[in-house]
Amino acid sequence: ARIAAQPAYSEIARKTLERRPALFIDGEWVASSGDALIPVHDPSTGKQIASVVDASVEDVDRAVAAARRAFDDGRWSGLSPYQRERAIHGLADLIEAHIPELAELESIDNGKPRASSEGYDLPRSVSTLRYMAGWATRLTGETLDPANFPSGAVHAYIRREPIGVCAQIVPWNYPLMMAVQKIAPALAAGCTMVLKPAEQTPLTALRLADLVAEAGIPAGVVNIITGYGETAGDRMVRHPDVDKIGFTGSTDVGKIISRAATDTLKRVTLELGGKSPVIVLPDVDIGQAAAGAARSIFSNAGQVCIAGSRLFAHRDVFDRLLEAVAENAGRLKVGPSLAPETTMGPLVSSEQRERVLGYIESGRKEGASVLVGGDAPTTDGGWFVNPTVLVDVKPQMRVVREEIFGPVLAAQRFDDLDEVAKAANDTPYGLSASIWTRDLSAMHRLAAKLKSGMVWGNCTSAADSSMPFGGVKQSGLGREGGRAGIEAYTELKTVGIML
Ligand code: TXE
Repeated sequence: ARIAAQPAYSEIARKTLERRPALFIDGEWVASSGDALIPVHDPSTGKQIASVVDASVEDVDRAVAAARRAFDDGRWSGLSPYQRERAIHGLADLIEAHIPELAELESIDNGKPRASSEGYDLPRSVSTLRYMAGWATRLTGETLDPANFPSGAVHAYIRREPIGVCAQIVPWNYPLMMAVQKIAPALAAGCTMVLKPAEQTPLTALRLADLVAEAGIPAGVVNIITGYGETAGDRMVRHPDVDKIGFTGSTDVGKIISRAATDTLKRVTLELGGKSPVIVLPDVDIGQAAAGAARSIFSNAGQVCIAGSRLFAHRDVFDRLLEAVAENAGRLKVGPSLAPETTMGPLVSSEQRERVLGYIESGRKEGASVLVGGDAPTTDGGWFVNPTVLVDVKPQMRVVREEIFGPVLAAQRFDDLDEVAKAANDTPYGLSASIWTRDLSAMHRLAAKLKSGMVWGNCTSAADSSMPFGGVKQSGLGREGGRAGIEAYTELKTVGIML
């Protein structure tokens, strides 16, 4: 079937798209030092809809200098924790009040169905801010009795202090939610920051800058600039005045950033790619497991770091489960982001579409069979790929080993727990895993065996901002969310006073 036309944008969205390209530095909208621009597209149509600044190295330096001043003069870290908590809740209130507007903008820019932006990305952004706001007043240090001194001779304590200026680089799959996930803990800890959204999806981050100003967060605390990774992003991660880097993106770029940070020993947290297994034991409700497996790989058109891209189904249920997964795929309504009936949108860019179609082709060439999908629907220019399930796959195939970041599931059979744990762990990644069974012992045994930062049982993600989120192996470094997530924006200072 031909993909329907993208419905008209609202008046308010059109106004935002017409805004003059500018950077948010030191609490103001400023022009770039140069005149280079980045085109912004609607993935549902493939058409250019706006332009944003392609920040120069000088622009980045100006933003970092603003963040440095704001940190050093204590205009944010010097407030009372309660004032910071209130200001962060204020930002959450503003986002909440603008949910319909921001959700539309996100869907126009990224291609995800509007109902997903409105029902997931936006509420999650609000709740992340609210959760992290609370940490502002709850962070504590410690006191201790040093081991080698007579008790009471030394007054020793550990202060927990904000880390300083943060460079925050976010990807295009959950643009606003990822931006907020970076900003929220940094604000709560008392840091200042320069944030760069992905070049493909800069619009909601720019709108967020307006709300940061409106929330009364002091100028220079949150600076938001648009630019390409290899230029602006690279300058951010090498800048000597940056103390910490928070990055979400590809494993390849994560490694580049990690190396770049070494020169000045910046603190680094990395949320990188995944090839997450979904493991289905034979005792489950097939309908529920199939719906979960399908949701895990097809939501956000598979552009999810924790996407369940490798399905391992027990031999006894493999055929029935795969049939049900294929049915779920068939029920998805692929369409433009603003059409109310759409349940799966396009991929974010033509590059991403080519990459995903290339993987499907490589799977075919290496001998996989296409159970459903495997192609792209007819469109007038949007970057769509149909939900795809591959069977007859082998462990060495690229579709099993590499992150596809699209709606492509590779399904394999297994016979016993040890075998499936080994197969699931046979990957350079280790982000998340999902286990489906009613057998509690099997669930816990497998959960312990999987080399993974997160394990979900009888669901494909129960994550929220109170739970540490992140990967082992090449899926990342450090955690976002929970106590670990806020502590990643702090440094410890040990004080020992001889009495
Ligand atoms: O990511 P990049 P891309 C994976 C996914 C996808 C692949 C490529 O497999 O197919 O990556 O996507 C900035 N220094 N993920 O190329 O390049 C860039 O501007 C500093 C998984 O779009 O990693 C953007 O803001 N910054 C992932 C951000 O990095 C640099 C989400 C992400 O872009 C830079 C996205 C550099 N040298 C992609 N190069 C996830 N974990 O969810 C780029 N950037």
